[in-house]
This record gives sequence, structure tokens and C-alpha cells, in this order.
Amino acid sequence: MMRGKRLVNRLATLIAMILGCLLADASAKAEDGYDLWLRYAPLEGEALDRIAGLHGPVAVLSSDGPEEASATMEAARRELGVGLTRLSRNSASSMRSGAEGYVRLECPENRGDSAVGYSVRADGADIRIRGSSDLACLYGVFALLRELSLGVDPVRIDIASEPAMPLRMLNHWDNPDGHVERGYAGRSIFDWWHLPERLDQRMIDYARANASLGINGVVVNNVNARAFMLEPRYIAKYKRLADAWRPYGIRLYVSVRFSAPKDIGGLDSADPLDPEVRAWWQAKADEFYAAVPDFGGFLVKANSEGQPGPQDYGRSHADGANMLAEAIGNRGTVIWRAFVYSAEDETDRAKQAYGEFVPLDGQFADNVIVQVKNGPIDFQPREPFHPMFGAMPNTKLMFEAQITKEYLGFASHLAFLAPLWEEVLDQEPGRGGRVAEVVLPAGMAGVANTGSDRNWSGSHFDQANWYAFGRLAWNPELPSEQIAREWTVQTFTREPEAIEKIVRMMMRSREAVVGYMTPLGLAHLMNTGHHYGPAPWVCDLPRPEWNPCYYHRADADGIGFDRTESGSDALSQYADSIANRWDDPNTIDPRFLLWFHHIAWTAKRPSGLTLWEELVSEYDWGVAEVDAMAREWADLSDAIDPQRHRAVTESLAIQQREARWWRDASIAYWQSLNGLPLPENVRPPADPLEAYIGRTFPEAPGQ
Ligand code: BDP
Repeated sequence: MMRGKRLVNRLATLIAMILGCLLADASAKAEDGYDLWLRYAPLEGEALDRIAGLHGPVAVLSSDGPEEASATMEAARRELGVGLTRLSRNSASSMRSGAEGYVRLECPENRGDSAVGYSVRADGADIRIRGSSDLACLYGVFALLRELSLGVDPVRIDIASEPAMPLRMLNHWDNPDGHVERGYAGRSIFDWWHLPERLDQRMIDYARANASLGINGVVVNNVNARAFMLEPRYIAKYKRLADAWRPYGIRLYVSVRFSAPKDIGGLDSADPLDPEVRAWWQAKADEFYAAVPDFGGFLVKANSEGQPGPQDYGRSHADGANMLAEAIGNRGTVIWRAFVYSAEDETDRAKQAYGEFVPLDGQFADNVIVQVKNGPIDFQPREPFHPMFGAMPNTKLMFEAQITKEYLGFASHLAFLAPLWEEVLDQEPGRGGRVAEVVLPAGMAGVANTGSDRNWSGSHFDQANWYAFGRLAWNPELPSEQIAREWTVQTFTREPEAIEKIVRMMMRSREAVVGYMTPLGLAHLMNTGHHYGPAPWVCDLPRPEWNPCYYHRADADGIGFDRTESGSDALSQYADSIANRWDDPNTIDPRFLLWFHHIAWTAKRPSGLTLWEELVSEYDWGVAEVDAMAREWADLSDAIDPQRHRAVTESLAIQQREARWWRDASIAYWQSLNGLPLPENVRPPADPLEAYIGRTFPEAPGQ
């Protein structure tokens, strides 16, 4: 009998082991990136023991709310249940004995998106999540699960957090036909064609991911907007989405085409001072609010890159924005973009937005926010900060970042962008504190990098940019490295050496891209239209500022855009404390050298090298950095699940090849101008210049 029992036990153990292996294998296979940073991978060892006694379901202590749990509270409970179960190895039975504790959600059951600060604190064996709205509890649950994922001992958890800024939003450049402008992750995640009847599960998963970061606003369509997206049939679609996102604290915004009263409204003008036009927008806004009572508002790209705007009628940006602001009233916000440059204006493009907007400081209505890109040109791998941040003390300014990597190698190049944003947020523009402080009354917007790809972002590492944007919008003081580390642990592995390697890769990645694409302050050298690959030679496009040669100004003698007093004087738009430092090529931060100065190829630099030698060594450094990243990643094959490891390996191989392409094509072109030999021991470009010029990619994505 005994022996029979033992046999049965052994067999049972064996079957369990085989099943375990199969399951483990299945879950390894299932690592396709869809779960983002919300994988809640099972904890192990001590970390697992420590959460063993922790339970949901949770006690909800409702102080003044209705009996029924709100949808937000339901979402919080659900997330907690899923998170705790997965962290504790997917099986309640594996919860060891020990102190039994509950996670208690102590939030009123009211809906609210203003008071969302939360605290998460251990209290004996329990954990209490407190806040003054249901959304605070949802945010607190995500914070708790993040801490637990990071292996923090529950009894030590003691966090209090609130968002630094009111608006933390994603801007989607998604078109109604499903194409995503500057999108490298497949088609749009928004299925406009089937909405409102069909709501994809992705819309909920997307909202969860955003809520986990505290993102609270989503502009669902491209800034280059189609007017028909304001028609009633679209408002019904927005309603369905807004209803689905409301529990997650996300308000929906829409990009509008300024000429809509003419395009779809039957009027013959869109003049913002025309009473009929004003009445049209008023009625339109009312229609939106009737369907979506918490509708966020309108985002507008006006008089920029061919888009219509108030200047078509001799009116100012303030006239246009204030007209829409009046229509929206205190129900929402108008976000007016400062990304403008004109087809006729000969002024240095880097100066134009400042020139148009700064004189309007103080004239925008209270519910208008002016959205300013991080730099004065256009989301380049590196730009100095936008001088508008220091020049409009009486206007709410929002920081616009580009999460999708239009100018940083699309989705195949690894470039962790938190250091780029941190670099700008940390600058002191001269008035109002650091940029991070200037934008506090408004917020941050990020051009989304999501798409229909299974991994959402086109590559696994690009998820980190979505994550980092959200974390910085919640707290712009978070160091990039901390963000990289917490993302890595949640997304990839808890193995300490692997974490360090991945964080190192991430932290060097953006600088590497600058190195092989646009070192020493160069910018906008990408190929025409799609911006894929190098094309510094392009100089024949109809508008001067569309040409790379406009930006680098290289000739036989030197390279760089003189933006000092002897040139375009864009430097004068910066505070004296900065302008004085940047005015001198020997004291300027070399990272901005050629942005502000035209320098002779043979000029001796403080480094002792000539400019030419310095430039070439930057390219080589960038290429070597990518090689180093690829080597580090190759070493991680044991720490990362095979599917994602292989995917990243393949992307890095593309990046290695394209980094060389950038370096070689750039060097070949500069040499064709300056006739200088390469410094000693430097590898010549693999191909002649003509071969690089001849490469065309009309099919490149995202155009
Ligand atoms: C540029 C993009 C273009 C956008 C524009 C914008 O190339 O597709 O429409 O910015 O921000 O970077 O409006």
C-alpha cells in the first residue's frame, strides 16, 4: 500500500514537473511584449515569500461614496487581483502560510481626476492605499504593484505621490484610415471604421497601460487633422472610446482643422472674429459635450506646414485660440501648438515660433495652453531647449515630446529618450526656473509611438519611451536612470547583472544615435519626406528649410549654422546668462557647437583636435557604441526569454548596419566639400558618395 502511495506521489510530482516545464515554456513563448511593463512576472525566493500572505480581494472603505463600487474602483480591484496573483506565481495555493494581510483601498467612490494623489503604506500585515478619489486608488494600486514587481518588501512600502502637472497626455498622429503619420509600429490602434459598434480589447489594455503611468489625456487623431472627424458620426465614436477610458482616468481630446466651419460647416469663412464662425464652433463644442461630458478639448495645429489658421484672415494665434476657448468654456482646454514656420518668411526657422508667439504673451485665455516642442526646430536627436520656455511668463506652456522616433532611426534603432527629455527639462531658460518648473501649470504631451504591432511600439525597447514619457509627466524630477531601471525590471528581468547591462545600454543609446547621425550640434540631415537615413547633400527642395544644406551650411571652408549676432542671431532669444556662454565656440557646450556656430574644418578645438578630426571621431564613437550595445545584448541570452531576445538582436543588427551607413555617407559627403584626408587610422567610407546619394526608399513607413 505504502509503496503504491509513494509511487502515486512520485508520479504526481513528475507530472507536476512536466506540466510546470510545459507551462513555463508556454509562458516563455508568450513573451511577445503585448503585456508591456504590466507583466507582473512571478516573484521568486525571498521576494515571493514576502508577499505570500498578502491578499486581495480588498476591503474597500468607502467614506462618503455610493454603495456601488465605481468602474474605476472595479478596475483597481481587478488590477490588484491580477497583479497579486501573477506576482505570486499564478496560483493562490502557492501562497505560503505566514502573516495574512489585506490590501485596503481607502478611497471615496467618487469619480474625479483632480485629486489623484495617493499614499501606499504598510500597516502591520496590511497595506493601505489612500486617496481622495477613486482614481487615486487606481493609481495607488499601480504604484503598489510596481514596487512589488521591483522586489520591495511590502512591510517597507511607504509612498505618497501626486502628479506634478495637470495634463499628462499622448498625442496620436493617427489618421482616420488607420495610417499613422510618423508611426513605425504598424497601423493605428484606433479602429475608426468599426467604431462605435466595435470596441477592441486593445482600447482597454491601452487605457490600463496609460493609467499605470498616470497619463490622463489622449488626443486621438493627427494634428494634420481631417475636418470630417468633427462630424456627428465621429462624435459617436469618441463617445464609445471616452466611456471605455473614463474608468482609467483618461479624457479624450480631438485635433481640429481650423477651417472646419468652411470644410464641413457650409460657411464661407473660418475667420475667428466672424460671429457666424464663432457660433459654429460654439454649437460644435456643445455637441461634443452633450455626447462626452468630460471631453478634454481641442488640439490645434494652425498656420503651420500648410494647415489653415487665423492668420489666413489676418488674425493672430491668440484670436484663433481664444475663439475656440470661448466655445469650450470651463468644460475643457484648447491646446494650441507653437510649431510654426512660414513658407514666405526668410527668418531662420529656429527663430520663427518665438517671433510669432512671444509678443502674444498674456493674451491667451485661461483655458488655452500653448504646446511647445522641446527644441526650436523639430524633435531632432539633439537640439538646444526651445527659447520660448524662458520668454512667456504669462502663458501656460506645455512641453511637447516626440515618443515615436521620426528622427532617431524609427523603431529599429535603440534610443532611450528619457535622457533627451531630462536634458531639456533640466535647463534654466532664464525665467521661471527650470523648464520642468515652467511647464508645471500645464503639463507634458508626447507624440505616441503605439501601433497595431503585437508589442505596441514597433520594438521592445521603444515601450520604454512610452513608459518614460508617462513617468516624467507624472514627476519630471525622476532621473532617467531610475526610470530605465524600473522599466527593465518590470519588462525584462530581475537578474541584477542583466539589469545593470540593460540599463547601461539604454543610458548610452540616445547619445550613440546623436554620435552617428548628427554630432556636435548638427541637425535635420535626414532624407527628404520620410526622414529615413542620411542625406546631407540634399539642397534642391523648393523651400529652403526643407533642405539639409540649410541646416548644416557646410562648404569647402567650414560647417555649421551661425546663429550668433554675425549670423541669424537666434542666440539673442536666449537669456543673457546662456547666450553669453554659447556665444563663444570655445565655451559653448560642444554638443551645441554647430547649431550656433559656423566653424572652419581646420579650426583647432579645445580638445587639441581640428574640428574635422573631432567630427570624424564622433561618428566613430557613435558606431562603436552601437557595437558595444549589441555585444552587451548578446551576453544576455540566458537572462531574457528567447522570443524577445531574438527580436532585439535583430533590431540591433539593423542599427549596427545603419549606424555605419550614417557615418560613412556623412563622412563621404563632408569630404567631397572639404577635400581633407581622413585622420590617421580612420576607416574610409565603404562606398563612394554617389552610392549613398543613389539610395532611395520611397516606401519608408510613416510618411
Ligand atoms: C514634423 C513631422 C510632421 C508633423 C510635424 C508637426 O515631420 O509629420 O506633422 O512635425 O509636428 O516633425 O506638426
